[in-house]
Amino acid sequence: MVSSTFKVMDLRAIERRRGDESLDICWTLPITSTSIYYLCRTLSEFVAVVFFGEAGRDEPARERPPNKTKKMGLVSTSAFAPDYDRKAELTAFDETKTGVKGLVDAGITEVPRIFRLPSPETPNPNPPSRSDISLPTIDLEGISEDPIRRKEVIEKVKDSLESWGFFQIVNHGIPVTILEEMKKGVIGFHEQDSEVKKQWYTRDRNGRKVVYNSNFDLYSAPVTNWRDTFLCTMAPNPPQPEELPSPCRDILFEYSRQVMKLGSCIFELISEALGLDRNHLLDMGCVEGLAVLGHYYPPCPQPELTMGTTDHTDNDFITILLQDHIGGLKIFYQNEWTEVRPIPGALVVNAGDLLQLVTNDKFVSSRHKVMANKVGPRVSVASFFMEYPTDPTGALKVVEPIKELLSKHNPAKYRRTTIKEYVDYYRAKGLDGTSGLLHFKI
Ligand SMILES: O=C(O)CCC(=O)C(=O)O
Ligand SMILES: [Fe+2]
Repeated sequence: MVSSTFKVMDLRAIERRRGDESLDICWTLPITSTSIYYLCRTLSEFVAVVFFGEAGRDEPARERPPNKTKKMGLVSTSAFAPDYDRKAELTAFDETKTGVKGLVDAGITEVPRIFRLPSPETPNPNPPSRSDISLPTIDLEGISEDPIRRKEVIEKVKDSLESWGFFQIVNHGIPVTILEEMKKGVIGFHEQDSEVKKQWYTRDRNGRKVVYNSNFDLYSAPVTNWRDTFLCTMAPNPPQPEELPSPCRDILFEYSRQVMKLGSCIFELISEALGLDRNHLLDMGCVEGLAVLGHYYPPCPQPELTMGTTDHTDNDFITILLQDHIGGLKIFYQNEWTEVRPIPGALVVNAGDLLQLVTNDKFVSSRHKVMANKVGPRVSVASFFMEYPTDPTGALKVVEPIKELLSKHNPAKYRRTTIKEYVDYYRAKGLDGTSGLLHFKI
């Protein structure tokens, strides 16, 4: 009965009858074949139920009357039990293959309930004034030629990674034109014809260099994020050009080349900041694997009800992040969320869980998140340094605290593991606001 030729159906009239629980229906959504289910709700009446809404949207989720929608094998790892068939709604969303952008293009005016936070973050009317706090910015100018500059920079890298787990860099050597082209490439991918884009949509990473989807952890995370992403595995085995999407093909190769060079330079600085030989982290293979993620955060009609990216830590050695001018990235520092104000031409660097593990907690993989925004799209490009488990070498690569950093007073805090074991655990857990590292603590 589900036809792909349905036109926009306005369900607002039905919604006005919210008191009538036999019609547990929502708001307006242009309907596609995959976004509706037919359920028999009364003796002789069929009602189209759109799974992207909620009847009691003005009420907190827990206080809503029980949803009478037929349950279809609800599976959720959520700490709060949803009172609707979340699994079915996630599946319906997934099957559209057009992500959050598809919903926005369809003209939704309210955030569907799969995206809603259990207790929406309401803006604090009295935010504490911490204008004294801002993420350190490190100028990399001259570090290869001038040993004094280099020593200063190493000291700053050390201080930043011990406290913030993050820093921004300027004069990093990647030309602004390349940064701009890369952001355009991300927009080009996400804004291409949706039928063409759908061909890249998958959750199966095996053997694929490019994966596009919305929320890698769609079925495990408690709250779906207002974000679509494509991921390209660029190293150690670079894709063939035809394996990459045409809107960003050339720039992905060029950007990856530049970001790997910069990554090597940063791993050298981090090695020195740990008091190790300059090549220590490079010799461990930290710069061998690279995945480039192109995030697209569409404008959100009710940004206070959802998140662009849930509070998380990264599961790699380091991430080099290029963000646009919109803003919304926040870092948890000294018990507060501090915004990383975009600086034109700058890049954000952060330690991931694997760096925290190998440094035995000397450098921290800090929690961060991205707010949803009324304006947009916001785009960012996250370059993850790690070998992915689908690469045969990455699967077996062992990670453990670096011996040279351990002592009687500083014994290993983490057990030996492999990148595969770590990443599998992280992915299965999804972004739920907890650190994957806890699972590997001795
Ligand atoms: O989009 C951003 O600014 C951050 C993305 C992020 O945290 C990630 O990819 O892990
Ligand atoms: Fe992140």
